[in-house]
Amino acid sequence: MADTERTYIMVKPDGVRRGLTGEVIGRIERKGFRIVAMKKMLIPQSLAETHYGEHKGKPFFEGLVRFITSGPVVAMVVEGPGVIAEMRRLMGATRPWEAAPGTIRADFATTVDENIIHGSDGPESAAREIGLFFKPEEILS
Ligand code: FUP
Repeated sequence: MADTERTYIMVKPDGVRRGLTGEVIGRIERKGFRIVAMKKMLIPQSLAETHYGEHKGKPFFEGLVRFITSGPVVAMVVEGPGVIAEMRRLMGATRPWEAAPGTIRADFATTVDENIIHGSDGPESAAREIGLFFKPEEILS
């Protein structure tokens, strides 16, 4: 079996605004993964710029930061075997029109700039993003 890992998952402002938080949480729980930390929050500008730092300088960066700070998000740490890659599979491709049917982005999104959910893309970004959004004592194991 795959190693137990943790990943950073976030329902983005479009998902929260559209009332899809429960749908996303339900899919994570029904899959069998454990939510070990969760909070609803407004992301400060500086945290948004750090979180998306790898995209700094790209044409969509400013719009991305504006969007992710445009309303509350639901930030989570999710734990389970192989959860980093498996959550990427459940989320679907970044561009919803390329996402496989049945994935969150295929089922609920139409545009790349508002695609409902974020999930860490590997072990390093998972550790980094969890550290950006949560204090160790906020994570229950
Ligand atoms: P992902 O890891 O699937 O969220 O995808 P990326 O890290 O490549 O992109 C992060 C976010 O940037 C996407 F969720 C949406 C946004 N984005 C755009 O708005 N336009 C683009 O062309 C690419 C990404």
